[in-house]
Amino acid sequence: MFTRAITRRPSEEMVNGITSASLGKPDFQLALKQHEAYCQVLIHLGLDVTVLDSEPGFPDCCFVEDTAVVCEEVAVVTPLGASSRQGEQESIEPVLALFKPVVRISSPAHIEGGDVLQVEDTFYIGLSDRTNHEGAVALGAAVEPFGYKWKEMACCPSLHFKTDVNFIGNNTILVSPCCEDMEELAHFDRIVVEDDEAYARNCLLINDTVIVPDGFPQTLAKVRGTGVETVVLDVSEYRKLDGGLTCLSLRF
Ligand code: CIR
Repeated sequence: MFTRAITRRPSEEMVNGITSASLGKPDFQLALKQHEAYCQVLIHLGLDVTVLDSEPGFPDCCFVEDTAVVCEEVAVVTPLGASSRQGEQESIEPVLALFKPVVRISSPAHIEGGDVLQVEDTFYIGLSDRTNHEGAVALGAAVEPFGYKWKEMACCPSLHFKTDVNFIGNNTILVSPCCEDMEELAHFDRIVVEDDEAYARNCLLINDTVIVPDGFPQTLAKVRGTGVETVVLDVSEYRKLDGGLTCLSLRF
């Protein structure tokens, strides 16, 4: 069960965030409203939410998920893979230290939290342009003492592993067609989300509820078809920066 989350408001600098999307610049005022709505949903779902101020000089700082990997026993603070984001983790560490013992990973290891999917006692760590083998090994070493297993996963040509694969409870994952047949995922019930709704592969499970991005009716129907509770949230301005629902918080 998650009881807490950390989020970080965007700043006007978000218009300079990294993106591969062709959806235009985010509208900062709308992004702020969407961020507030996101935090309210987490609160409504029972989480105690710490909302940090944005950090000058870091246009992508609202994507706080990428700065750490947090489990019940420990918070692993990670050097990010994107050069313009290196340093974002420095101000997250003391906040995490209020709640968890912190392990700090150092370069040349790089990890972004968007590449790490924890399902029960296993961490699936995607190797991407942002997360390297050294990072996966360092994260594995940090969590193994607590009985966790970890697996290195190939990434499809996507930003992060969780761009393609997300757990929605009841042994079920949302997957892209290119990850559907991964051996390491064969024990899950797999719901394939086709490319026309690719963004909706990044749904967010908070305890017994799945948050689904607004505007993806096929995926919403498939998620609802599993019997799980759903909440629909509009995060259009974050999509313009390749950011999905999971990216906007650290949960633990
Ligand atoms: C980036 O490219 O780093 C940001 N514009 C988006 C980060 C999204 N984070 C995530 O999926 N965990």
